[in-house]
Amino acid sequence: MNTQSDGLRALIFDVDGTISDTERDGHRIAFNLAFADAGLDWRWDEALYGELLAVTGGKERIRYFVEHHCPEFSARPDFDSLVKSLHATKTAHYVRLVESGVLPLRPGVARLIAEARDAGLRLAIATTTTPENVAVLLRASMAPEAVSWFEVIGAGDVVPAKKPAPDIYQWVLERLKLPASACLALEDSENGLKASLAAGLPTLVTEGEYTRGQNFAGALAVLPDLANTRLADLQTMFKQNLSST
Ligand code: XBP
Ligand code: MG
Repeated sequence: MNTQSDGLRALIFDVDGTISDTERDGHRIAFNLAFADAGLDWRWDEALYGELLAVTGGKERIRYFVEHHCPEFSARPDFDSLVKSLHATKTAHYVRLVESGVLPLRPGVARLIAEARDAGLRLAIATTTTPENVAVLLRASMAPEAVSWFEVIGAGDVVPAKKPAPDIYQWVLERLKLPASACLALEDSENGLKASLAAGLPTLVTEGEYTRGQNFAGALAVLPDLANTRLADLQTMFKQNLSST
């Protein structure tokens, strides 16, 4: 199938919340295990974690938590290195959790990626999370070789300003050597949508457990998931958007 004629050349996926519901049973658990390992009595329950998700990036989230819940801690001279080390331990726990297979793909993701690959569309990732986390999730939930399906993987600290800043999407677009108008982003959160829209990308939102009801103004569509969405539907949305702009 020739996909070039309709202008859509690449799909750029967010990871957390979009490819898989990783936050509640993945990242949150890993943060709590890292806190326990360090002898800290911090525990992020599901509700608190929902609030903390307003801050993207794990290191940034820990800092925000400390500043708002135990500010005396941030005065410690070793605070920066503590955050770094807590986050490294958290990443190790997250990798182990994902390897154990607890985080499946969200509905429709596997089929959409298979259809996109068959159609010769280029695939990329733009995420706030740490690169190791992306690789382990793709391997565990898709296929051992799934990392190679994604031509560009923009993750973590490759850009200093995380979502909602557009930087990670711009980083990916530069490496794809494609204009934003030839790509479609898939996101699950308001912060992610702000980032993709600010980079000029038409964006489809699949709401997640923590993001339902957020402000998704500007999205091409907002769906509960991709269970009933085929590549042809994305191509139709994309074309309609092109003709209306
Ligand atoms: C994902 C995140 C990440 C993860 C934690 O946001 O906010 O920070 O929760 O990952 P998005 P790290 O889906 O918008 O990219 O701890 O590896 O930073
Ligand atoms: Mg997300």
